[in-house]
Amino acid sequence: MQFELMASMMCANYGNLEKEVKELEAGGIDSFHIDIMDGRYVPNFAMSLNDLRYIASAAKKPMDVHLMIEHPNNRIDIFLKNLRPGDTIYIHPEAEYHPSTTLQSIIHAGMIPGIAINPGTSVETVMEMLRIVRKVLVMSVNPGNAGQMYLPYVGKKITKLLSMKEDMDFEIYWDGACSADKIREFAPKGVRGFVLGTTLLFGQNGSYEETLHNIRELRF
Ligand code: S6P
Ligand code: MG
Repeated sequence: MQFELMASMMCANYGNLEKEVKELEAGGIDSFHIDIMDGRYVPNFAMSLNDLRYIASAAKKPMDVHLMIEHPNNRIDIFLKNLRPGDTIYIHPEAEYHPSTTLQSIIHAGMIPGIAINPGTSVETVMEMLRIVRKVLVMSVNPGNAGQMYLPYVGKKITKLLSMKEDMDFEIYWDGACSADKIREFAPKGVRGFVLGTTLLFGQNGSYEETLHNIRELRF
């Protein structure tokens, strides 16, 4: 079974970020999930543009940038010029007056366009954007912090998105409190990738290589 694993870098050891990047890559991580927060759209400041630049310069694998900022279109160029074609940018549709304009800028720059859907946002409200994006990041916690509890009502939304993804041509990714049982349940159903943070990857016993290997083999 093929699925992607992304490392939530706000959970990494900032004391030695380069070592973290190298060890995660050696362990087989597929991409680096970068949570950018502006203290307005979400009540936290997490990662910055500098963190993104540093990790992107140290990494060979793609960036998976999750913008939790108001009006991303005002600043989208700053992010685009610090990324490589093939990197992904997710925006939150409700953070922008004209989210499809922002998505078009991302496409035009050669990046992969995505939207992130909050637990309280219904699929119906983002329906038109599902035709534009290639990735849908389903939040199973409210955006803003790592280490939160899984919100069980999100499961139904994933089921609905799974039934639409072939027709509308997007892939589904999981963000928030991702545990082994969630991967075991949702990867076979067609969820394409999982963001790993404090629940499954960081602060665990054993190396990243061992942990990632066990996750790939679903050995838990
Ligand atoms: C939350 C953020 C997520 C977290 C991730 C951390 O606002 O978008 O990407 O970093 O959920 O993982 P965990 O396992 O600590 O919830
Ligand atoms: Mg995220």
